[in-house]
Amino acid sequence: MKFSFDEKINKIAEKVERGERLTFEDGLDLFRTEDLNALGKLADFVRRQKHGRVTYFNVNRHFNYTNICVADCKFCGFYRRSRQSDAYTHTVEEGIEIARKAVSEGATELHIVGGLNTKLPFSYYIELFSSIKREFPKLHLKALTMVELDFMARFYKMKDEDLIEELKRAGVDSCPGGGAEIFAEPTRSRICNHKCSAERWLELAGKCHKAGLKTNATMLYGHIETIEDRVDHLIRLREQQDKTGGFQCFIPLAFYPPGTALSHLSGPDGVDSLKTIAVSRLMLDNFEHIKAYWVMLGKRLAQTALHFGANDLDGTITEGSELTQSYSVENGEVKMTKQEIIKLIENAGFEAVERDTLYRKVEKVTA
Ligand code: V47
Repeated sequence: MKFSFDEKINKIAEKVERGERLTFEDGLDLFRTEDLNALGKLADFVRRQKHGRVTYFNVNRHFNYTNICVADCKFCGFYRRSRQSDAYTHTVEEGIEIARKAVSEGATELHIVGGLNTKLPFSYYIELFSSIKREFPKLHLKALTMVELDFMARFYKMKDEDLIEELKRAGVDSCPGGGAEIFAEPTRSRICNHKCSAERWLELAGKCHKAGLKTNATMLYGHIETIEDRVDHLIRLREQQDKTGGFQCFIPLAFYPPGTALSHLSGPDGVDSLKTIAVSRLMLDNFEHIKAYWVMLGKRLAQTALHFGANDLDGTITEGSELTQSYSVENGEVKMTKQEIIKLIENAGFEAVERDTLYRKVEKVTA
């Protein structure tokens, strides 16, 4: 029996078996195929070569310090203008209390991101990170996207390198992958005209890597982008990874339209999401980890994605994150217990491993 009824997939499968790098055209052919099973099998082959049956998760919590934002992104249902009644900025003390709760629930990571808020002084960030770090030195602070770093460098008139050093000194341990959206123009300008460019996002990621900070990378899909835009995005990340090597993990983010300026769109369907996970695994040959982010995929599809190249389900993300709530497909639910995640992974036929942010195994895994 042939591997696939799609001859183009058979050719790509031979390349994958030989360990050859896939081209832009290959990426398009992978997205265009109707043989979802063959695509999944190919991505699963690569995933098992890298990780066997191991599937990672972590115990974490998200903290969004402010929802006030000047960026005005069309896909975002989280941000508010400062005059709106539900605009907020958390105090440093509130940040410490959220961190305390996270630690008491066994979290090893606090994921800290927020809006581009022109009312905040630079000292707010330094106090926030250093106070949390002083109180909870073992809690990993995965904080600030490249878009926030770009905003801070411009707004506080700092050199990128100095900014990164000061943040590191205050307690930032690594950076999340948000803000990448879609790199290709004109799509990027259409959905997030006031965000930094693709080149700037990649430049800052490279500078973080050089300063010893690991970062993640994301891609927002299922809105107005084309498959050419998606493949271009993956190849640009692959090229940056070749240069600076500090990306830990890639996370395709499924667009959730309700509450956004693009609410007339329907978002990606299940097949599209599985294809996107699988193509990411195959194109990003220099990324170790592909995360199926259950909050946006839904628990069931995220579980299925483990058979399409994903080897990480992200975290337990207990309540308290307004951003996460704004795009959760699980009826605004953003909580999964450790037992529930372990069960999802095991029922899919994989071995659940609790990791810290740097993908080190956390000992004492108990369901
Ligand atoms: O940059 C915003 C996306 C990102 C919507 O690094 C939306 O481990 C779907 O980057 N529908 C922030 N997506 C979240 C993020 C992330 C999440 C989990 C783990 C990690 C990590 C990073 O969320 C934004 C944007 O791309 N987003 N609004 C929406 N309506």
